[in-house]
Amino acid sequence: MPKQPLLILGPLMPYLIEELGKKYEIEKLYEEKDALGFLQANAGRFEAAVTSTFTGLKADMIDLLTAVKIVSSFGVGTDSLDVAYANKKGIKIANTPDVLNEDTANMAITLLLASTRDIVANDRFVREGRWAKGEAAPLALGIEGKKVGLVGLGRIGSVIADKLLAFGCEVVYHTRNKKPDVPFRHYENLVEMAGDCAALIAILPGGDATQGVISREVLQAIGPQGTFINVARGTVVDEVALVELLKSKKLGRAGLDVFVDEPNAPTELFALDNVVLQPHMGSATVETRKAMADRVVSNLDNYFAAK
Ligand code: A2R
Repeated sequence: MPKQPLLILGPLMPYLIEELGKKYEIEKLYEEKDALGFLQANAGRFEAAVTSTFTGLKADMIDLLTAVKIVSSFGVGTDSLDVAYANKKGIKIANTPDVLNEDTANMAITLLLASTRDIVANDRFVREGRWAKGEAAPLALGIEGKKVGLVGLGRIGSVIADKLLAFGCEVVYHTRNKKPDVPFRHYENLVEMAGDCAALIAILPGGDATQGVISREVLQAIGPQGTFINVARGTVVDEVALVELLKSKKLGRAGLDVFVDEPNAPTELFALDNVVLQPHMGSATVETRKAMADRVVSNLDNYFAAK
């Protein structure tokens, strides 16, 4: 049987390209010199396409994919994909939730510990020879017994909560809907929760609906002794306020894996010792990225098997 044609919209990890190539006749749109011309001539051949949270799927692209019925996306976030418009045009969107819960949660915990224990600043302190010269590094902060607030308690947030319990933290959370089946206190008011917590962890979806949910007021409420961790999306926080408050130490510490204008993190943060920066690595382990890739393939397989 001939392989189904499959249009790949943007770069993917080599393993995924290889796996897709075993089952599908793949066409890499991003390698076409004239992508628009290619689509105008060939779009009718493709019932399926693959994208990622990095490449996204905007309305103008959806309009060009005239025969596509399924887009399988690499990543859990759908904020860079116009899902509503795709669905309106009869296109199903598949993503890769769950398989990245553990590693993204581990990134949240890593950033929390790295920030509160000043791991990166102290690494510099040793390398710069300041320890050897007799200087003393300032005392860091512990997390045991501290209240940690989760903004979002879905698939990933719930795993973070379990891990925080193992560190002896008290977990509280803010979501739009109180969960009936969790033992943690729910806060309707995010500013109030931020004021009560030693640390706040953002783990909610990005997109218009959550733009700036972590506002200046929320960040101020976390305060000079507090820590803010973001493993969600850069857009969920007022990034201008975040930079200002970290610089003035009105917000104590931050651990940030995500930014508004990736791959650009605000350069003012580079000189600060009270922030730990990561290049959007939440799910970026060998094991999890392979599992996500396998999910992209199985989502397509299930579609063609009509599941
Ligand atoms: O608000 P609810 O009850 O729908 O709870 C969801 C919460 N959430 C919000 N919390 C506060 N304010 C909002 N405006 C708001 N919108 C949504 O975020 C739910 O507890 C959580 C999302 O959970 P899941 O859909 O299971 O997402 P998952 O897999 O945990 O991933 C979250 C995000 C991804 O979309 C990527 O952007 C990132 O983590 O990797």
